[in-house]
Amino acid sequence: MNVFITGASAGFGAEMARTFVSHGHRVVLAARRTDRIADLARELGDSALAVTLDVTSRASIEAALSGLPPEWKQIDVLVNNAGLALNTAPAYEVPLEDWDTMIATNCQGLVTMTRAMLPDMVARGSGLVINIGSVAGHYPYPGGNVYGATKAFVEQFTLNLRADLVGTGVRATNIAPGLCGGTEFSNVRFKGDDDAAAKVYEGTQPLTAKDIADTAFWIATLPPHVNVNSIELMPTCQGFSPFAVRRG
Ligand code: NDP
Ligand code: 8X3
Repeated sequence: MNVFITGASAGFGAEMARTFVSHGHRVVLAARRTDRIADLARELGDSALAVTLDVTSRASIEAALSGLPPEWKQIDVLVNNAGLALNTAPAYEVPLEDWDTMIATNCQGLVTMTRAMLPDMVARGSGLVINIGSVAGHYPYPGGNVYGATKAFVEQFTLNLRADLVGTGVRATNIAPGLCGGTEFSNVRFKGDDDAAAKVYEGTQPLTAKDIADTAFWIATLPPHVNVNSIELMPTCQGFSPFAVRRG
């Protein structure tokens, strides 16, 4: 399979790339940080191709896809993994720019990538789009405001893709992970405050990028008649809180 992974320069994306290549598949590593994906491509050898890509730019997506060498043009699996959370401030304080960036990346970028790849998949009668959502798209929490909303969008977009894709042979899945450590997610969210980022995982055994990569690999290697619509994962140490009630 040829697997196109956005956000392959770190975290889930890099681990998914390693997993698919270790099982004999080929991966396109897409992200903004060219040096990172070039290093990973060197590590993975001929089975990997690094492509600089900013999913928030339609021009960047078009240039990246039209520049793929012929033998890489047929994409069997698109993993829309590029994404980010910015800030945990309440909605009435968070800078509007942070919301704009999350919507541009997690929603606009994801749908633009998907729209670019779907026609070829439908014409071939096969293909898979794996979107990386989040438990934040299923459950609200303080400071989750627009991040959670973008991931709810990812969930519903994936299900609506399924509705449109019935009969085409093309599959779509939303993977919604919970607390997951060892990636740059919280460093990005706390804008380089690595102590605050580390505190998120203190005293926990979070999911790992490998758990997510193994899940994506399992989904991608199921028989073609099986579509996982949505899958939610949490570490065993994570659960639910009661509703907040302000008294007095
Ligand atoms: P990381 O911060 O480690 O990785 C994010 C990746 O997204 C990087 O490779 C980054 O690459 C890429 N990216 C960000 N913006 C863009 C852009 N505009 N264009 C292209 N690539 C971009 O985070 P994770 O691996 O933890 O997260 C991956 C996905 O999983 C995200 O969608 C996140 O929301 C989701 N998720 C994460 C969870 C967690 O707890 N870690 C839990 C649930 C969901 P570069 O900067 O080089 O462009
Ligand atoms: C990342 C998980 O709980 O930090 O999507 O929102 S959480």
